[in-house]
Amino acid sequence: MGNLTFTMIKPDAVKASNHAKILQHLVDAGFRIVALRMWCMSRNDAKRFYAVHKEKPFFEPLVDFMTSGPIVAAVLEKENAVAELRKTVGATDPEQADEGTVRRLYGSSVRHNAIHASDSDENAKIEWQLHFNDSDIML
Ligand code: 3AN
Repeated sequence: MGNLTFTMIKPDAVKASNHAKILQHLVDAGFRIVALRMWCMSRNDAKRFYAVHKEKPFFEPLVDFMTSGPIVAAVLEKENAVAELRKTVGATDPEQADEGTVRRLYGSSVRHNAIHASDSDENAKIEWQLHFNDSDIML
């Protein structure tokens, strides 16, 4: 298991000014922020990011949503980072997410679920490379 993963605080949470609270939640859960960037993705960026979902009915609305405002992208360090972050973030649907998880606290629907967390070491690297150069990562 690697010790790095990727997260992205989504436009719903940034619009609600919850991004600083969410970053603090991650730090309190034992993650170290090793790269951080607030920016707006283009439609092409969002389509590349969610390419695995391109055949799904929710793909276009997801791209619309993810380009509706700024996101906060971060690379996080912790032992067993991918699994630990998925646990901290909670289930895709905030209503199904455990008490105290980021999505339960800050998400409002399956689409507007506040935060993304990579699902494997391999995907984490692919995903952070869409947001960061290697020299942006402060290991
Ligand atoms: P997760 O982010 O929990 O790994 P994925 O990879 O299945 O979930 O889905 C990626 C993103 O697509 C989710 N974070 C959510 O915003 C959106 N999404 C997934 N399923 C649906 C759905 N049924 N309706 C609308 N949006 C969805």
